[in-house]
Amino acid sequence: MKALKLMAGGAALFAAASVAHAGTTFDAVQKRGYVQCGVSTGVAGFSIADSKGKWTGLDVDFCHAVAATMFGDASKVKFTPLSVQQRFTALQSGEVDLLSRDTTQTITRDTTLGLIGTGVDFYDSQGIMVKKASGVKSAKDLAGATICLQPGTTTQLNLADWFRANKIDFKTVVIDKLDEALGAFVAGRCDAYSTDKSALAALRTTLANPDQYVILPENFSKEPLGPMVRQGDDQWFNVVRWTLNAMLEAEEYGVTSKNVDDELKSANPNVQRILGVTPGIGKGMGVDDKWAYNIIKQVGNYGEVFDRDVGKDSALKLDRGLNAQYHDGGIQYGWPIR
Ligand SMILES: N[C@@H](CCC(=O)N[C@@H](CS)C(=O)NCC(=O)O)C(=O)O
Repeated sequence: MKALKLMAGGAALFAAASVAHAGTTFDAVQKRGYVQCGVSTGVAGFSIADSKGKWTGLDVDFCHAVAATMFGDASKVKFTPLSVQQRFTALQSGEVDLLSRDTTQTITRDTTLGLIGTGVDFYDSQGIMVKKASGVKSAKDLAGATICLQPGTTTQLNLADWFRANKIDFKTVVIDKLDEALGAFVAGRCDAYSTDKSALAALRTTLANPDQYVILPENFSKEPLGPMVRQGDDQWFNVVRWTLNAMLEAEEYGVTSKNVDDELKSANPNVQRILGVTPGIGKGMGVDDKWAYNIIKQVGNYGEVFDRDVGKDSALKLDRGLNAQYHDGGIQYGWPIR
């Protein structure tokens, strides 16, 4: 009898411990009253702070969207700028609740860091930028070249694979800080600079004479970029994963920050579920049924955010490309909010 009691007590303790662990980040965020979001230190269009410390960009807007899901208030977020080297340690240590900063989802990252990707908010590929004056037209012209890049990136690994496969010799100069790495390329310490193509486009706009630089045509890799959280924290994982899906589904069904109030009267059952007109959709995540309504109203759907930050209404003017909706020639595809 005593043994049984002890066992039952033990089981209860274990259950309590795992429940507490499962809800750790969600509960901590709720108690704290804001989301602490890890972003990159400054990539125009993705995450960049102005002179007043106001952050903008696609990765930043995603953090705002998570805050809207949690609190019904997109402003309840603070940003921690993290270099590529710092990002995983900052998430592992609990310094941030999520990473929203051009991080490629790979099996090694998902299975060895205690972290996990929650979806893809930007399908990218790696590229190489050179000076126009070099006359280089293709990466195949880069025999013996020196390429600047940041450490701890997929960039470094992909370059090694590609150049080895093409039997071309090259050297790398690996520099931790973005401005120093890019500065080394501009100053001529390297013949080329490599990172994700979206970031190359963004970085080029910040250089003194952007049209003196060209991004080579080759795509060196698949870079599915997306938010990451810690493993074993499923309620929080769901908040982050479904925030992105709501933004994608809202675009698919034509619900925007402008028409969202009219859409509350929509006869489309998908829209009724997304907007919480059909009750119960937020319950399982522990948030208000109006969570997605709040994202769309305050931040916008995926397409609005894309256009504003990196697309046609931004300085970068990136094409939707792979990031168009699946019915529009892309591969972005919101999972069903049902
Ligand atoms: N997507 C790749 C590359 C990421 C990367 O190199 N990002 C650079 C692009 S500019 C960055 O965020 N630099 C800014 C920083 O270090 O804060 C990865 O996840 O390893």
